[in-house]
Amino acid sequence: MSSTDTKTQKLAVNEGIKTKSNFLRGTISEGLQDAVTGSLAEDDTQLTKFHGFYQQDDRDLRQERSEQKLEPLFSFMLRARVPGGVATPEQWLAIDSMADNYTIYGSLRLTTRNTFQYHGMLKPNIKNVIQGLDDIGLDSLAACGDVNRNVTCNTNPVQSHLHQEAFEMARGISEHLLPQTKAYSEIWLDGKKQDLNDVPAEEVEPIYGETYLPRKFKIAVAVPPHNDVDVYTNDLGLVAITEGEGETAKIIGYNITVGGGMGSTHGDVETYPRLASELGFVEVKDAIKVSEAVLKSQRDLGNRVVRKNARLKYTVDRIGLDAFRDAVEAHAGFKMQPSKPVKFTLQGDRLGWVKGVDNNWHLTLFVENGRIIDTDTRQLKTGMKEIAKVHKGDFRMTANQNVIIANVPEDEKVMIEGMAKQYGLYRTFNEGGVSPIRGNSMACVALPTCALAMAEAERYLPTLIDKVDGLAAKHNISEQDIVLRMTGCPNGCARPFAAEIAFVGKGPGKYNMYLGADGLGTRLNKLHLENIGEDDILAELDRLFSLFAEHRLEAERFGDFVVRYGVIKATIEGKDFHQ
Ligand code: SRM
Ligand code: SF4
Repeated sequence: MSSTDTKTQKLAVNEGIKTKSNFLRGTISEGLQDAVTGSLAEDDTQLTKFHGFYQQDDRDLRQERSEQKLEPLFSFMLRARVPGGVATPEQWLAIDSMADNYTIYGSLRLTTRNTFQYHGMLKPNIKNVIQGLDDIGLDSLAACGDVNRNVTCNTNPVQSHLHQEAFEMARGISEHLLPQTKAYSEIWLDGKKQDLNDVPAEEVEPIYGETYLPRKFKIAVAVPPHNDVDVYTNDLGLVAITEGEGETAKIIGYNITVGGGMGSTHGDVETYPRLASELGFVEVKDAIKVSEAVLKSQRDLGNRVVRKNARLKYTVDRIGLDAFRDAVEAHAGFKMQPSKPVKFTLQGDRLGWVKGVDNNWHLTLFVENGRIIDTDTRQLKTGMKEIAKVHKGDFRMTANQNVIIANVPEDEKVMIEGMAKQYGLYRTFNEGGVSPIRGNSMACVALPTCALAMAEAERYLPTLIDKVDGLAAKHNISEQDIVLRMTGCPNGCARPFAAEIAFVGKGPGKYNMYLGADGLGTRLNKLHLENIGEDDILAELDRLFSLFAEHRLEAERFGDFVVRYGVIKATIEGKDFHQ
């Protein structure tokens, strides 16, 4: 469908909701006052996403509550905007205490995009949480919704000044592309000043316009060779091009990539995951300008009729990369240079200690599927809180649901490690039960809070990995890094289609199995087996691990092996994902 076609067709329902929302206000304020229900009006639940939160209900309790003739247990999930995932210890302590005071689950959830979520806020607590975030210099504006979301960036500060530059770029883009509406400050902060941006006297959205974007929009900044943000799965990627080595290294510009995304619908070939295409190279000084130009091009050209085809990836495939580049250059007012060569060698997080070029130490802790909670065996939440009380550096939430205790001076390393061990937080490769497969794994939230989940993910993957680890040991491949991911549905929140092995929920206890990504985030996988349960999953992995152990080449990754050995065809681009 061309952009002109969309002008003559009925716009998607969400377009109408945005248009009449008065810059994202809707009737949210009125809904907050309504004590009869724990929910908000339906249209408002689309608008609250732009304010950073979703209405949900606990799916484990649906049946029981319905039998008792009660409305579902409505609660809200709120996602903070933390560009690059950096939080100070003081911020962490406040974040932690809000989970205790204002949520029914009392946990924090590190996400796949450098930030955290609260689950289970009841309606009267939403304002407390947003005000609490504002008190510590954070917000949830544009964490969800049809706008630019939290900008992710390479989190491991081993090359600290390069990381710092990339982080400042991520933060700069995030601030620049923030919606300008006063609705957030009006509804949640009682109209008080908010340090988000200089709100103009007249209500305008100079970048977005009153209908914002056709769909969500995601940006990542990556510093090769480390692709821990899975940069190519973003609508817009900035891949740092550096010059020099060690302390003299600096970022001279960015390759701009467009059209990445994971979401798809089972069996619908008009939807597919796609890795981003190279658009061109820009110098550092032009990076924010070109980011705005990409976003505006998608604003103008994206599909506002068929929402499932509204992401930038479909715009790029529909009009072609060259036409899209023309649109971007017209908005930017300059031509881009050809992309520079880049090479990624690593996809996930490097667990454990690394020393930065400034001699500070950084400890990446594995937080299984991002859930920070105290259990009988591990006091992750208490441990993080106790560390925050004494830590003088900062914390960095990674794009792989882990956390880095960053900038630890040499003389505090032993203390921090001791505390991490005391609370069961010290989980690095081959320590604390973290095999390379587990350490490279991710699962999305799924049940009980995600309304779209078709199967378990976060609550199931740890036990499945116990068994997968057993198979790896049986075939003597326990030392092999394999990127394995699971999601409860094909929306792809744990970026499964960029994993060497992926399980994507199809129904209760049933998953589609995907194989053949390269473990670097530069090749998609492909459907291997459909709708299988645990017994079939384990039988197939047993067979494949056995073949891999016998026939792999030296240093060959599992994802490359299954393609070379003919188990699965390589996916070259998004459009041939289903073939
Ligand atoms: Fe996601 C929707 C959770 C990262 C693609 N995602 C959802 C919702 C809000 C469900 C809903 O719409 O009702 C999930 C809330 C579950 C819950 O109870 O918390 C949800 N997504 C998550 C998180 C928390 C998963 C996690 O375990 O960490 C991640 C939050 C990231 C953040 O901090 O912003 C999360 N979601 C992603 C990613 C990965 C990424 O961005 O790197 C993707 C794939 C990349 C992409 O966008 O294409 C992703 N989420 C989706 C989609 C499919 C979008 C599409 O183009 O089709 C949906 C559904 C939708 O938008 O309609 C979705
Ligand atoms: Fe929910 Fe599906 Fe995203 Fe998992 S992948 S959090 S099940 S929308």
